[in-house]
Amino acid sequence: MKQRSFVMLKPDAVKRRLAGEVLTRFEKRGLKIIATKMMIIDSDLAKKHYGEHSEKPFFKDLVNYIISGPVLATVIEGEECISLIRKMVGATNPQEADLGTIRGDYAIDTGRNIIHASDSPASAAREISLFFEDSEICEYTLPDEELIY
Ligand code: RTP
Ligand code: MG
Repeated sequence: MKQRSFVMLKPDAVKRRLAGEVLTRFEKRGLKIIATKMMIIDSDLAKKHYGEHSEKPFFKDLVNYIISGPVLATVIEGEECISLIRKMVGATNPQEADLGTIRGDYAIDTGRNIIHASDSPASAAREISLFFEDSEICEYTLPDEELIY
């Protein structure tokens, strides 16, 4: 089943100039970027996005981190892509993330783990609508789609 995931390169990824390299991984895998924008999130949006963690002890630090600089918000589309992207991203704590995953290759600390990806279809739908208008999402066919599928 074709799915859409909300993927966000966090401020540390942008500031460390890793954005292009990380997006390239998704492109090379055969996934399709259908929306992207750089933005500085305000704390209201950050709190909504991470609402499920509002009672956690790390919530304040998490919000401060995510609003500390520009993020690259994206929507990525592909067959069963939500779990696929989570696998590519790796464990929340980069110390536990396998080599070859994004966090396992580029990050060291849970509080600076460079990327967010939706964890379920319901989260993806919620997060995409939080960050993007329908008109900002592009539907198109890749010339090599029949080679990928
Ligand atoms: P994300 O939502 O950013 O994709 O990360 P995730 O699903 O792998 O992890 P999640 O449990 O949703 O946590 C969201 C973000 O909060 C920070 N965190 N800090 N200090 C801690 O114990 C702790 N736990 C989580 C991380 O930045 C994590 O990505
Ligand atoms: Mg999460």
